[in-house]
Amino acid sequence: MADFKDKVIYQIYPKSFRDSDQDGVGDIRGIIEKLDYLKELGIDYIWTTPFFVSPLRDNGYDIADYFNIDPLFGTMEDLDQLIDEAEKRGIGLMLDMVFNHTSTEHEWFQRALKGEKEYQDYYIFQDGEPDKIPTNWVSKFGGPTWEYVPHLKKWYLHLFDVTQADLNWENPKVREELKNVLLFWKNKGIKGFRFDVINLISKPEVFENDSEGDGRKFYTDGRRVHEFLKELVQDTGIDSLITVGEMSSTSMESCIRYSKPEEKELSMCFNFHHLKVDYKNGDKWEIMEPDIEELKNLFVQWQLGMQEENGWNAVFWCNHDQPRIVSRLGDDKEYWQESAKMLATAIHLLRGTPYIYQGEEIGMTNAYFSSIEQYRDVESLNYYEIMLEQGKSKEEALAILAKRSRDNARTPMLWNEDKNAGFSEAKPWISIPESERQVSVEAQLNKPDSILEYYRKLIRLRKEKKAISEGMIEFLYKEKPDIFAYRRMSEKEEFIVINHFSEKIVVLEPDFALAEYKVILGNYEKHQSDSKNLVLRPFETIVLERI
Ligand code: TEU
Repeated sequence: MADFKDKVIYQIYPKSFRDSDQDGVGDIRGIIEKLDYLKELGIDYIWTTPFFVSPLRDNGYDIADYFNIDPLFGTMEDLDQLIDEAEKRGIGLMLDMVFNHTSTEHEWFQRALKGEKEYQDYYIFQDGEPDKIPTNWVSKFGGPTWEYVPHLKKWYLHLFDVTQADLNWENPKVREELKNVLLFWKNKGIKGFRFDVINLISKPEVFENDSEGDGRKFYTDGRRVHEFLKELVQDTGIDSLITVGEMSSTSMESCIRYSKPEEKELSMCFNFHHLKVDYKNGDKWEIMEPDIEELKNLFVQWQLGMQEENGWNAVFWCNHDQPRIVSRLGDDKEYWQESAKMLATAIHLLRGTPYIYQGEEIGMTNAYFSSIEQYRDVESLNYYEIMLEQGKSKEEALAILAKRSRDNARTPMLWNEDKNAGFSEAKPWISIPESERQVSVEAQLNKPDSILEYYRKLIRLRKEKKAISEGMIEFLYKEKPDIFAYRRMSEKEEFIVINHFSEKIVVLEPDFALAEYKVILGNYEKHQSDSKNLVLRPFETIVLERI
């Protein structure tokens, strides 16, 4: 198993990172241009979201050819060069493997459509009449999960978009094909893999209606998922690399099994429970204020539960599917810097491997788009229509998208204050939000109190302190509203991390001997406390080390 506890991973959404050939779309050479920046930041791995041949209906999560690069992003030579140049800088490249489904433009699906039985068995087809849908399940992107193909008189399953057909993992040939994909990239020098919705690959034997939900209970952490993963890992030897599984609506028990070293499945898991604390009744399209108590409870439960059973978490706030965290749990206006730094501290010093999503390290905010024409994401566009059908006004639907759309994360990286923020000379494929302040890499680089420099300090801390990378965790001030605090300990070191999630001022009576600790990191110039009490200002964070 690759060593991953002291590593930090940086996620790149190539389409929006840096455009080297000035066509308005980011590309692989654009990533190469920015490797020195990433090295300086101190990260160990880059995870790039898919750039394989694809109709890009879901921006590359709809793969039509697993072995080739989409010309929009560059060539195989570009990728080889990226691997080499990254390696020279001590950075490994992780690729995104979308193995739950392929694009319907994939050759396998096209041959299935032509009537080849062998390839129909690569997907989940059900015989039936057009007016009798196999189940009432709801797709993750809205609408039914089944699509009818009249000339075949069959339905096929798609948990995501209608152009993303689910693969049939029950078929050993499918599993062999996917192993070959992994071996191909591993032999090219890829150092790790992120597996897209990998906990959804095992479907039930019989397809039936879900009387109370959207069907997810039948395929989430499905009956053969561990067996399939073990086989995939064993037959490809990818346990020597770093691997992370994206787990949709999973349970802690399942994540323990996926990530426990003895199980030989994955290095770690992403789960999303902590990013649903502002979903009203669990519904992404219903807005509510974030429930910070619930957020704390979830962290406590997952951190302690995974620790007890030797599982390992990927810890993160942001990715290409999530709105920007500083706009979501922080205050992206008055306390922009403070809250961005506090949120960074809260997540980075947990037990787990931290992920930084491009732009998070400079405090990029939500896009605040105001018209539907500005949106590009298939999920956002689908749900806009669904919300209108449900009777919401355009204004209401747009207000929800402004908070929830995945496009909030997908606007171009802000490199400098030149035209198009230094992303491209050409008009970007998605617009650059009008910002109220100067957010950019150039404006923050080497500025001691910038958000960017703060991220560098956090990354360094993980590398220097065993208590952070490998130590135990326990929680403090559990009963204090808006305070999320924990202690990290190894044999020789001890740290206390206190994060304040509100714009009020809070006075805490320390339940530890304050005099025995020194502040080593914080987001205000000087920490205010008298000898007895800790005074926490709006969104304040402090990291104390035992002297
Ligand atoms: O995401 C899986 C996933 O479950 C999310 O898209 C989730 O449904 C959404 O954020 C909730 O609103 C992965 C990829 O990260 C995503 O970009 C892909 O669209 C999806 O799988 C399908 O491959």
